[in-house]
Amino acid sequence: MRPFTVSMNLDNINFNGNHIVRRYEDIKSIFKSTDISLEGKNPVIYEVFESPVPEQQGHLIFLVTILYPGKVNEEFFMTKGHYHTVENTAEVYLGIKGKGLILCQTKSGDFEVAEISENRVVYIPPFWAHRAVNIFDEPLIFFGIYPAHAGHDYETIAQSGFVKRVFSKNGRVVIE
Ligand code: S6P
Ligand code: ZN
Repeated sequence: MRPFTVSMNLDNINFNGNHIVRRYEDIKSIFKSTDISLEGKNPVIYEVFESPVPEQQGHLIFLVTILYPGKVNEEFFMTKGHYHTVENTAEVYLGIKGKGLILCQTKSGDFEVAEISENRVVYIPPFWAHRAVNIFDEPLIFFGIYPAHAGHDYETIAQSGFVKRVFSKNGRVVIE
């Protein structure tokens, strides 16, 4: 592979790699309850633009995630969340726009909430699952980098979830 550059212009982002789009109907099972008001609209909850890099040890995948503002009933829009399949692989997020929380947890039950916003860097160590939550009324946009061979284990989170959820209650952000 040869060195390359891509544009970070957020008005027209395309890294020429995978473009993942997740709509309400694709991921509604991750939320505490279903929301009839979203059934017909089936809005895009988030999208991810990845770099065109082989999923091989030695490479790094970089990406931009755009997590749209909104709620499923009182629960803020969020990503599915995952452990890396190769568990001893870390990840770095750099906040570009918006405000959010990165929920992090380990299989032994440790839990941490990291704030992400413009110019804030979040370090997700090896063995920590991670899920982004948009707690603001604008898109949450962040850049990320992780080892290309890491892989994604969604199954563990699908089965046991995160220990905490993030809600909007009376205009306040509540983690419970
Ligand atoms: C990949 C990295 C992000 C997420 C993206 C969507 O390791 O953490 O690119 O994939 O933010 O989240 P999820 O949980 O649906 O993959
Ligand atoms: Zn990850």
